[in-house]
Amino acid sequence: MKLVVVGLGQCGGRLADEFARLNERARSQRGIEIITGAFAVNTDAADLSGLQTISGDYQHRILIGGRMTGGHGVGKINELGAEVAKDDADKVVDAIRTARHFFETDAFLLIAGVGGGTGSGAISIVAQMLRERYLDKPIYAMAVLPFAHEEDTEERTVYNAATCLKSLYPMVDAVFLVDNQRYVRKDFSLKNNLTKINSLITEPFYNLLCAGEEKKSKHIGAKIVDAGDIIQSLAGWTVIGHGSTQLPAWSPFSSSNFTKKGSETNRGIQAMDEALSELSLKCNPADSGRAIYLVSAPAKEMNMDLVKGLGDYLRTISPEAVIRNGDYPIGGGLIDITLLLSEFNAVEKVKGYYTKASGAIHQLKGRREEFEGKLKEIEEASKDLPSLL
Ligand SMILES: Nc1nc2c(ncn2[C@@H]2O[C@H](COP(=O)(O)OP(=O)(O)OP(=O)(O)O)[C@@H](O)[C@H]2O)c(=O)[nH]1
Ligand SMILES: [Mg+2]
Repeated sequence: MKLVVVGLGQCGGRLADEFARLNERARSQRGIEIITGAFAVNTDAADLSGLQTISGDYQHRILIGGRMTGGHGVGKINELGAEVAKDDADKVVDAIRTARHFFETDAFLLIAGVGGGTGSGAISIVAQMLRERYLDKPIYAMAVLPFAHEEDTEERTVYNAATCLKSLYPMVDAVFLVDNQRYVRKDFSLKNNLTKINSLITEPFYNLLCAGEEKKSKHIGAKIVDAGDIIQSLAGWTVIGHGSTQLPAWSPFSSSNFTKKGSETNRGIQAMDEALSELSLKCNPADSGRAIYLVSAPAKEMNMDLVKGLGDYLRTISPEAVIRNGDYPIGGGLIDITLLLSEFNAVEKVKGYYTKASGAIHQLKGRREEFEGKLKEIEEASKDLPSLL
């Protein structure tokens, strides 16, 4: 599957840069392309110049709102991010159209940190513009949710997240929810290492995007997962997970074919369990309506029992979901599973943002009324005095 990736704001830009690196890897390791264009959009000129892989020209690193913000960002005010994007979205859409292999693109992926200002405000505006221009291409979003400490210390973070997600959801075909906090828990030393977190976030997409683009027959699975399968598997709130298990080194005393098949299925299930426990957002798989998994493993380790066994296993965990699958004969030493769960009908985290942000609005309104009431009292007390005007 080939994507045009557009990162908005600092978080979005850096993740789009990471996708551009995935494409370089696909090109050098596998001789294929998975990204037809990578773009970063920001109100902050310094953030744009800090990127590494996205082309350095103004058509790929797009500065918006220059006049209004002086190239210094919108300081977490996502209404301002949206305002600036409305004025400059044309610039973004025009740049995307000029991508070298644009006609080969299967879908758009827009990325932003929802707790900030620029990306959070701009993402739904750009989605809306793309939707109006390109009726035939699906538009996906990756919404990066803030770290817990940001939610706790800054009221604006939750408000930005809530208003961004509410505006974004109806504008796109699916929203990948990625919770920054999940990646911290895996290894505390990563806390300040956003680069590492970004590579963990994008890694699960590598095999998934590559599988359907392979040209060499030895890497083409019995059941290919191509753009069509992925598009059919994506709708609404979505999460992605990734897990792998090491295969034992070959030995002349390896067990019989029958036990080998059994232990491969067990290893596959172990990888699937890892994918399930490392989903990009903590959620209940039973609430999903669609799922797709890709099994990547060396051709000699791949067999239908493995792929089918994993399907039976996933069925017990997501009983309501329409489940698709595929195999990708590649690499050595690992059984690797990419799992997408989509069309969630309940997402606690998102509901929590909506409830908290609505509560905050009422609180703010209450504070305002109290403030105005007090002002009125002062005015009242002065009513018998003459005015000098
Ligand atoms: N995973 C990840 N999250 C990031 C990164 N950079 C920022 N964030 C998160 O994104 C949110 C803030 O969004 P930013 O992208 O910094 O903000 P912005 O869109 O540039 O908006 P302004 O700077 O307010 O104009 C916070 O929750 C950050 O923790 C990154 O490189 N990777
Ligand atoms: Mg910024």
